[in-house]
Amino acid sequence: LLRLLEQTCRDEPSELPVVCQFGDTKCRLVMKNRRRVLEKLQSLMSGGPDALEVITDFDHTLSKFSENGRRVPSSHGIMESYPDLSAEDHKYFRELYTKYYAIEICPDMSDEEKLPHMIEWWTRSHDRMVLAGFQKSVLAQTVDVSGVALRDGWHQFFDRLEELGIPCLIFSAGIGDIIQEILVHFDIRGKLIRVVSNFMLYNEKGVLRGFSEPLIHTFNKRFSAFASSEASANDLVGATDRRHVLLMGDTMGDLRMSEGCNADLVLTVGYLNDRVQDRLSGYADKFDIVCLEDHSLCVPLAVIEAAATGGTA
Ligand code: MG7
Repeated sequence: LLRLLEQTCRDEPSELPVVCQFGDTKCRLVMKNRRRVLEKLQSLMSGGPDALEVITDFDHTLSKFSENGRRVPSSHGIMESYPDLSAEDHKYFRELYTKYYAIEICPDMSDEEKLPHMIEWWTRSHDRMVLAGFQKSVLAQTVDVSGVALRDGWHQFFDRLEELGIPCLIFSAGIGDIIQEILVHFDIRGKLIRVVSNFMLYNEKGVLRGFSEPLIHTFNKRFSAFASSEASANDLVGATDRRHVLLMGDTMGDLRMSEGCNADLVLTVGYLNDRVQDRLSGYADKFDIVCLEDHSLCVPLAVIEAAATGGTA
């Protein structure tokens, strides 16, 4: 990545994709401002792994968007494969998805315009899950049969974070219990991994009765969303004193995940999974590196390896 940047670095911005080879994997990347990416990478290198933290989205960022032409389910999608749902429940969730996903990714609406719709989606979906009487006892099995897939290279990604002592905050508007179960399913047990998300609350019989507050949705995923909670925002998200952040996401809302954290340098990697033509320009403006229809974690891994070469560690 560094070599490519040094070779192709120009002062004028470019939205043209470049191909970067990582071992056997070729990735198409857009780095509109290559000089800025190069400078950020050089700073990450000089800070080394001790200065770095990863803040990442989960659904369709750590997990794949699609595999063999099949859409990989999000954590909400996995909940919706709960075996005891009725045909009406399925229809209800499908209709919600069709209506609100189009709004979530609509390039012609602002975040402010989308916000009330997103709150409505999450609330209606969570209420229906409570009504359906989701049982804690089937969580593991529901995840096991869901067909969820992580991006290629996930094993190495989590191994390297653990080896280098780099904390990883998984910040998700999905469902935290499902994400934790997915981590268990793939035997990912890093001590420095924290999941901040919507967690399920159960009654004494292990039946879902609600979700944790504050609700986290696509457009309030940031440290400051916790400011009004009883515990301080920093306690809730387990803020670290790391100065450098590698931020990974697949929606524009993800860019704000690090807002309010202590870092002074944030390198952003965006996965553009869907509707590439419509959305590339916006992504290229906002993310340092945009990965186009990429199923791997090669780029984040390259960034981590770059940081691993530097610093005092
Ligand atoms: N997402 C958000 N909600 C739902 C839901 O009720 N069902 C499904 N299938 N997906 C949902 O991890 C966050 C992502 O999950 C999706 C309420 C959204 O697309 C969101 O970006």
